[in-house]
Amino acid sequence: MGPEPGTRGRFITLEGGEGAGKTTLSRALTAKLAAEGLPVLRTREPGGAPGAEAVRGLILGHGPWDPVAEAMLHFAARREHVARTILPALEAGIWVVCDRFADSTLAYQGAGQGLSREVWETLCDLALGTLRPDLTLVLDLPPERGMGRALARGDANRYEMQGADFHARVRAAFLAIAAHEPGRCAVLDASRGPQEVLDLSLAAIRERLGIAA
Ligand code: Z5A
Repeated sequence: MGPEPGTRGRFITLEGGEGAGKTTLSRALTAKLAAEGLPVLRTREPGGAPGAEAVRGLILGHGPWDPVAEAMLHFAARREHVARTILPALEAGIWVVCDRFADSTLAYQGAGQGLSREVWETLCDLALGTLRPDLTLVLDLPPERGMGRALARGDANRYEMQGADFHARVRAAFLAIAAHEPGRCAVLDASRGPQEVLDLSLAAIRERLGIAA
């Protein structure tokens, strides 16, 4: 079943710390929405478009960066991602499920690395125009549990190598973002198993976006 002509897709972002289960949920959620007959695209940040994937390599493969430079790299990648992948999909009536988005920059470069909220807002205005997620699912998990899951994979990146205090600030920042914008954000208990987390996300989508998934 295709989208109604002229119906814009909905934009859902998944946020949270390392190992919270965003990738796992994005796969299951996309499959579930597709099974319900919705056209849906799964994407991720940093990345999601050819140029943005190249910038991902710069961000994760180099550094440490100055926090403003690092935020600008994330927003340069995001602008490419929005222009080439997200907006065309939404305009074609396709739902977009995105693993991380602008809230990650506020949490990691802001709370984690000291970038000011004003600079973040300026970069949002420049890179995103009026685009904001319709719904953000914040997967909340004590950082030590998330790190345990992520490190078990044995491929830690330089964010994962940061200390416990950094990860505690990042977690608190995501919860503060959700408290600041309760209409856009739903906090999910990511300590539950994968099926339960999927069920929680579907309940939030039903309640907030009014679809019968
Ligand atoms: N970053 C930034 O600083 N600023 C920005 O603006 C943006 C990003 C956009 C991208 O790394 C890094 O970029 C990220 C922030 C920074 N920092 N780090 N690290 P990435 O894309 O490589 O990593 P990630 O986004 O943090 O994802 P992750 O570490 O892969 O975690 P995840 O996607 O949330 O989790 P997962 O891969 O779904 O699951 C991890 C493991 O746990 C895996 O073995 C699963 O099978 C297991 N799992 C998943 N869900 C569950 C549940 N519910 N129960 C039990 N076990 C589970």
